[in-house]
Amino acid sequence: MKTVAKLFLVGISACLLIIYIVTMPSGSSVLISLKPTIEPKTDFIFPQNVNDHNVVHQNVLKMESPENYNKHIAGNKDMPQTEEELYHDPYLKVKYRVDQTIVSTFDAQEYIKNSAHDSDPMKLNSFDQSQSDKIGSFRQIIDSRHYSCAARAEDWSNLPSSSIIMTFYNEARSALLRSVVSVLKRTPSHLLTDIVLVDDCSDDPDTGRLLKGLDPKIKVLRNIERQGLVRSRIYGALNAAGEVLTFLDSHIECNVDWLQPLLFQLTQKPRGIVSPVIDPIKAENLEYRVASSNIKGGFTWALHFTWVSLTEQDNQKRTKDSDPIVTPMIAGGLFSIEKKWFFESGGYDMNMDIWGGENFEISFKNWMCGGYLYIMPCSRVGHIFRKKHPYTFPDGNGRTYSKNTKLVAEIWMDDYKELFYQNRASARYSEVGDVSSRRELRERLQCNDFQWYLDNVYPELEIPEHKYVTISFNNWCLDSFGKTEYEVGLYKCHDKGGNQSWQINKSKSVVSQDDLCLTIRNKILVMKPCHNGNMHQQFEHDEDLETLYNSYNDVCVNVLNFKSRVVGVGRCNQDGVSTRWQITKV
Ligand code: UD2
Ligand code: MN
Repeated sequence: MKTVAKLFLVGISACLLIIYIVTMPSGSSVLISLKPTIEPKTDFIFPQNVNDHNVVHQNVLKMESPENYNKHIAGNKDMPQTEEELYHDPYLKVKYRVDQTIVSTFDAQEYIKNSAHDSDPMKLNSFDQSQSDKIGSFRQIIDSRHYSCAARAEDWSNLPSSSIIMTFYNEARSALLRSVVSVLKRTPSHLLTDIVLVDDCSDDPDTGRLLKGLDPKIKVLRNIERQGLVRSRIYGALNAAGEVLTFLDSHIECNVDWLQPLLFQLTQKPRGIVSPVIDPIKAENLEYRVASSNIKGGFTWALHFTWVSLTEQDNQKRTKDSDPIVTPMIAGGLFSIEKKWFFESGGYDMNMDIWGGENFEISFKNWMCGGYLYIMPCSRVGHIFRKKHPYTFPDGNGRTYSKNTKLVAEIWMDDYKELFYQNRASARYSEVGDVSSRRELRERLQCNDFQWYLDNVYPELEIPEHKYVTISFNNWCLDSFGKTEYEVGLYKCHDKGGNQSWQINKSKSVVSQDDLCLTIRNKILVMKPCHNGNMHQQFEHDEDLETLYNSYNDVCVNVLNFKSRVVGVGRCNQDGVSTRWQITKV
């Protein structure tokens, strides 16, 4: 019944998407195992980095230009003046005011009190919930923008309006409420069409439902079964009225004038995806800190998101601190995109479950298919970074992350997917289902290949040497069958590495697997432990003739009988007698 419901929702979403853009792919169902587990968050290196180099302490910022920065802060009414003010909640038990108009009555204290709680305040959310409750629905925060943002040159008079889409699963009520109120209070009303909250089947349906009473612009949708953030965001996007879609997490605080720089950049680059600088809010005490704006998003070959420093080249292209930062990758949670472009470019991959991977997909896709990615230094949004997931993954965290990132690698990374597999071996065997519709999308959008992305968008990314190769003849691969002293032969290439994955050591000309080497024994070839001086283990790969030549015996590695897949050594010459091997990097 549950799977049926899930299929139904995926189906409905897929149908709506098809209506929106004719060839949008439909999602497929995913098996749900019965044993949910909470696992440490290993796949996202945000929090550590935040502590390491993402945070600029306030005094560092001040040092850049003390007078200016202080003047700016002093003139900013949003700046907390006292400790009391910092945590004062002007909306407790009062009528909600939005743009000076009383629109509804909402008892914030009552709402927060009725949130799920645990005696350990870190337990349910992986951040201090009691501290979050204490702060309540709104607080004043430091205006963390660089002082030069105040003197911005952009014209904000003619910006498109945006929907805000926030999906949430078992979010602490105080954090969710504060996220929504910060949007309402710090977004010019004429730029805000609606706030679409998607409750991803949280245990308590009231958490979302009650927020409807906060403001007429709020829409609350609820999944009948948990979908994960990707399908939830699509559901939200399909119900959003704005020309622009702005996605936010459910534990954020928008800073002063946060939306305008994002919208402005979209008027300059309609196919852009634009992110704010994400200020870290500490999970342990909810302290709002100021992030450096001299970093951009990157990734490792295991598909971990990382923050990286701007290169000299990046800095040369920027003349002002307020200039957009071109970034290879976005963190994923907070960004604006034109709705038209979001759907035209294929939205998200609906096969991705729960959490993780979608940020790589949308980043690669956008760059490779004609778009751009920016971080706007003059837009700031605070986000509570946590060290572990507070929620369960029905299929397990590791397995879900492997699946989602494998979808990215298989669809977008071309041959570089092998580097991904070498760094995330578990992904090789995870089931991802049918990827054809996403590959068709890539065809249809006439996207550049991954090499283009690396060359043009992320040239400084280190590409480890391709260490492994397959050695094949007519799509039949040299295979050790995983045995020692056993006849090496041909087996249909299976792209799974293992017994078909070889290392060719150029200097010593040995062809090996781990510490076993291809060895001539009479007319056949077997695997034997490698020995430095063993002349029967040395083969030169001639790249022009495509042969593997053993000079000691003056023989080549040849297919002796293709029908019975027999490989051995035989005559070498240039008249096509010796086998031409295709050596492919994996
Ligand atoms: C980061 C992103 C997040 C997402 C993720 C990769 C930021 C600030 N955050 O992780 O948006 O791109 O990387 O996937 O860039 N949620 C659901 N249903 C679920 C699970 C989560 O709706 O089954 C919601 C959740 O309540 C939250 C949002 O999705 O609002 C993101 O989840 P997270 O906060 O746990 O992710 P985060 O910030 O660690
Ligand atoms: Mn988050």
